[in-house]
Amino acid sequence: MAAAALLLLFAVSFAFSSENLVSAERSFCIDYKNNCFLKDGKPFQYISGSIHYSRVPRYYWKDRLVKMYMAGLNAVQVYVPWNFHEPVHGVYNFTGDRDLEYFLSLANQTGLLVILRPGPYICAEWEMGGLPAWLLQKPNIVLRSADTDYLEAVNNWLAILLPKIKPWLYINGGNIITVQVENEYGSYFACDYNYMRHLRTMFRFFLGEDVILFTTDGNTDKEMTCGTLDGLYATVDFGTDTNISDAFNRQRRYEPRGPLVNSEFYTGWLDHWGDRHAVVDAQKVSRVLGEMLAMGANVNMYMFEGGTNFGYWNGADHDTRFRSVITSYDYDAPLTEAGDPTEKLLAMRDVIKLFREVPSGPMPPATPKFAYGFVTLKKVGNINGVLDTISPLGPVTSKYPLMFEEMKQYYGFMLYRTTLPQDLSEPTPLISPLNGVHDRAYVSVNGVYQGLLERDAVLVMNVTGQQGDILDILVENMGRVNFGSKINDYKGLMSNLILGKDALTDWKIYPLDIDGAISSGWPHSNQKSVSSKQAALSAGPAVYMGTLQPNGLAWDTFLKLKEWTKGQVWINGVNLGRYWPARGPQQTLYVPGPLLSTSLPNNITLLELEAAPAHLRVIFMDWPQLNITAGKS
Ligand code: 6GJ
Repeated sequence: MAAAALLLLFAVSFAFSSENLVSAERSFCIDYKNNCFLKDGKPFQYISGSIHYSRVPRYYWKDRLVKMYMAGLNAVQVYVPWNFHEPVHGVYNFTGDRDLEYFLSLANQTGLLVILRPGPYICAEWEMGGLPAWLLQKPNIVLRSADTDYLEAVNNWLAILLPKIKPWLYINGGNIITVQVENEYGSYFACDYNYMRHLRTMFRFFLGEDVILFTTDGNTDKEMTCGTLDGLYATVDFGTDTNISDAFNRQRRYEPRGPLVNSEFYTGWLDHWGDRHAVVDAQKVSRVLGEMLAMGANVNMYMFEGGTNFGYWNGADHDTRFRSVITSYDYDAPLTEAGDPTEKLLAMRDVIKLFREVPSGPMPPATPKFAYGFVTLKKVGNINGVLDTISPLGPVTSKYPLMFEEMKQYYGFMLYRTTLPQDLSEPTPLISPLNGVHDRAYVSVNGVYQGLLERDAVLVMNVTGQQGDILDILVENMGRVNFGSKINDYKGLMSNLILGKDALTDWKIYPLDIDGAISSGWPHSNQKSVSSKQAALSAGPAVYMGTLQPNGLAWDTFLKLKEWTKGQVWINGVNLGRYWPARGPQQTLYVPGPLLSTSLPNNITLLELEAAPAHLRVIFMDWPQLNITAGKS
């Protein structure tokens, strides 16, 4: 009798153990009979929107998530950029703006489920598609393949990331309902099934057998062929110009049963520097959304909140030529870069209302914006005049140029210095014969700016000077390619520069830590006096500073740099990103209000790479300007 009682007691206690209780109440799976998801045993259609926590400051995460919830979404789709969390090999950061678990908890508190896309590659117009640039230190590494160097790094990363994810799975009490493996792998040349099998094994090992793992691919047979794998539920992505039936019929060829899923329904599109600002008609987006929902399809709107490529995090495309993505990731999305609801959001909410009950109550309003007005800057000095501050360790010497990756600096700028080997009384061509400038090079002789070279665009420029003059070449990484076969996007001077007929040699290569210097208070707190020559206005790479006086408000604002050319801007030590009003379409930079002080002077620092306007003024406006492109009406 006692044994039977003990057995019964064990059976009862096991059935109600916490884990089993959770799994008994919570489940998320695929109903292949009725072609839908089941959440806790009931049919479930997700209506999701993409938001990237890496593109929204932490203090605004809740604001954006609440607006997405009030718009009628029941889920959000989230990328995890590997390089955002491990910018330096073996050094991990999940704090502050990188606090993924806090973001997941906010989504959970807001009543939003999560479709997580941890890559390890994510595309996303993000630097190198989320892959860390230190991978490129392994010569000839084949990214996104079963390359042993690449897989070793992937295994180490997934062993850090996936255990953080597991508790957040819906079946474990969290809000993550599905997890994507890789990203549109079918569009990549490698088509390496061993790589995808390895990822499937790793994801199953760390996340268990029950979570739904899926893939997403573009709507072509080739992409679906190389991007799908048994055991990973195949989904497609497409925008408003695709025939819905064609797209879902293609998904059916890989998933004859199960839910229809459009993992990226493009609500807008991205901008490169020099493009016209991309927009997608709100009525068209809403109509197509309604057609998909009426079919019972699960839809994720890419993007719902685009946000900003702060710092150097923008990616690039390289089809016929290198094209860098702009700082704003507004994406003409239903929520603007500043998180403001748009007519497009309201139109989409009206459609969603036809398919599910949307939360009652008003849509939260746009955050307040303030036009703080003009600030006049002053010159701190030319780049060559502040080297001791921004390159405190000094140069590395090398007979031939070294790339960023060889210097173990991955982002921003690097200064390459040599001397003129002979007198150049006549303008003499400085040539990048192998198109080896990645991506822009600003050329000065004895501190006097002479012009620039640009990848795929300007491969020769003229230089004058005398033998022994200092030739400075400031090279800018404009963001690594994030899509296609050119993601092995090394930066710096990839090959020798030819001056006249001679290859330039005997370089001093200065790694530049401008962000580090500014984070330490420079130039506002410890500006060293500069010579009048240095302070004199001149073209070429130079640092400028100014102060926005506090006015008791810390509201969002937009920084316009009218008649400035191209550069980088920091406010109170925060790198807001690149500006390039000379090219456009972006004319203003989003300044999140909470980074401003209401009581202390707000420090503005600019690195202008080409030419500052004589007035040295910038202006803070209360509205964005993202659609003015030079030479294009
Ligand atoms: C998606 O594929 C990607 O998965 N997509 C784009 N791809 C570029 C295709 C060029 C022919 S543009 C916008 C989105 C995101 O990059 C997404 O990460």
